[in-house]
Amino acid sequence: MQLIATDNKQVVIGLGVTGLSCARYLAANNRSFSVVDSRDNPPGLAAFKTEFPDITLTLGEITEASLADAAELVVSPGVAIDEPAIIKAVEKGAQICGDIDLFCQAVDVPVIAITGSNGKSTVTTLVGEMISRSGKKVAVGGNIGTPALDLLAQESPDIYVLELSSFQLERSENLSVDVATVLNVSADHMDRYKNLLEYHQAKHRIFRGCKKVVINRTDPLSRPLLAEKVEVFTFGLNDSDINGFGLLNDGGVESLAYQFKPLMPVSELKLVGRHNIENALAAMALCRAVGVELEPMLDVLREFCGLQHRCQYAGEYQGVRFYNDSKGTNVGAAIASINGLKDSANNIILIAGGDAKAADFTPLLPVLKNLVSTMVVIGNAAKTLSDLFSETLNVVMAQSMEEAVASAAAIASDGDVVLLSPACASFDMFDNYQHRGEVFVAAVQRLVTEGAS
Ligand code: UMA
Ligand code: ADP
Repeated sequence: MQLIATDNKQVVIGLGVTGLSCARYLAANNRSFSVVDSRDNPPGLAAFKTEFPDITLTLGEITEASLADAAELVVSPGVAIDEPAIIKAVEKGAQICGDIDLFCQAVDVPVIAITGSNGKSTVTTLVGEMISRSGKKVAVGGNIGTPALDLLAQESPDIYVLELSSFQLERSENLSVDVATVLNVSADHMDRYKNLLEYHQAKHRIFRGCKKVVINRTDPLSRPLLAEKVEVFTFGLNDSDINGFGLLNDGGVESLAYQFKPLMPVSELKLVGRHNIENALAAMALCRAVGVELEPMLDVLREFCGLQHRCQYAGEYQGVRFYNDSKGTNVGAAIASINGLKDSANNIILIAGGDAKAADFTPLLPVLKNLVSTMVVIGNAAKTLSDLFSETLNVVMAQSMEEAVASAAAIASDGDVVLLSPACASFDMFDNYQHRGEVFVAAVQRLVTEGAS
């Protein structure tokens, strides 16, 4: 489709929520731009046609010709920047940027930027809640859902909190945010990166030009090479330290702590699992870096039950508890959620599998060996998982989520936990991780109300 041609300086690549937010931002700032998307019917099409009837839109294969006039390519996160047409345009002098560059250039209030392989959405949400509880106006967006540039259409807050993916960061230059963190690094998206180093380097672009950093004391890969004037705050599941949040034994009670002072027993947290204690400490360190007092942070932690599809209790049938961790989309996440539930289960039955994203599953082995009796495998990765683990534990294949839940329920005994933490993306069988989680919860609910068929 070709609408009215213009003198293109910027070309937005992708017409999902990000592409649409870029179009809105560029139009509001009277920039000359066009839009391309390789899909015939991208999700933002109807809104784009209504809002920008006069802007050039090219759908179908992205070619050199469609990027010919570009001085700058604003590339959506779902599009790899090594696409041949993009490489050609860069060779001809086009610059690459992403929506987060445009956002950071536009805002003049502090920005907290959060990335990491796991825990981003939980920490981002906690930070937003804590800042809000402290009485400041906060806006939260980025990879968590609302595209960053769409936040600019709202009244300006006192502070922005952004969740950033490696895809958003790999195409950003110097974001110069106020506070930046890489929560943790473990392998993910190996279908988009050559190796862990390349993925790690993409994540660390978050630190370029930042004023303060928050470091995970227990994950060396979270630590940037620091310029002297950068202020450092830390968190970790070990003793707290100067400018650091951690754990202290307070008269036999394990407590969240800041520097050398216990703040609150861990048992008062509503969140489930050790990884979520780490997330709570990370959120506190990020909030401390922008001057939030401790009390509002602790108030939020006493109430926050966690986000949907993250180690979420889904029901109980014949003494077996079911947990939905559909957002456990990589190996590190599945390991964290298995470890997180181990103290409350006699034994874990794990439902895993889906789109593997070229992952290496072998790091799961020690955890499975110790804590999981049966693995019910689904989706494209089912055979790989079965081949890898069937010598070590009982592996059962299932064709659908309903079958997986039924098989797990038939195998489990009183006191066991059935955990959906797939270590894979969902797109081979479901619309997204939310859809996968909903189908799991519905199957569990049917079991609870109707019994096994
Ligand atoms: N696509 C094409 N052709 C195109 C453009 C996109 O086929 O020309 C495909 C992509 O390959 C991808 C899909 O369309 O499969 C979506 O890509 P997109 O860049 O249009 O994505 P948006 O809809 O703008 O959503 C993006 C993030 N998606 C991705 O990074 C894939 C959303 O994160 C994010 O919430 C949103 O921007 C706002 O910032 C989602 C995600 O899965 C939840 N993120 C990954 C993760 O968390 O692991 C990184
Ligand atoms: P992200 O936005 O990075 O995907 P979420 O907060 O949505 O992170 O959590 C996704 C999943 O990652 C959870 O369901 C859990 O399995 C795992 N997880 C959460 N926090 C951590 C952590 N701190 N370390 C390791 N795994 C975690």
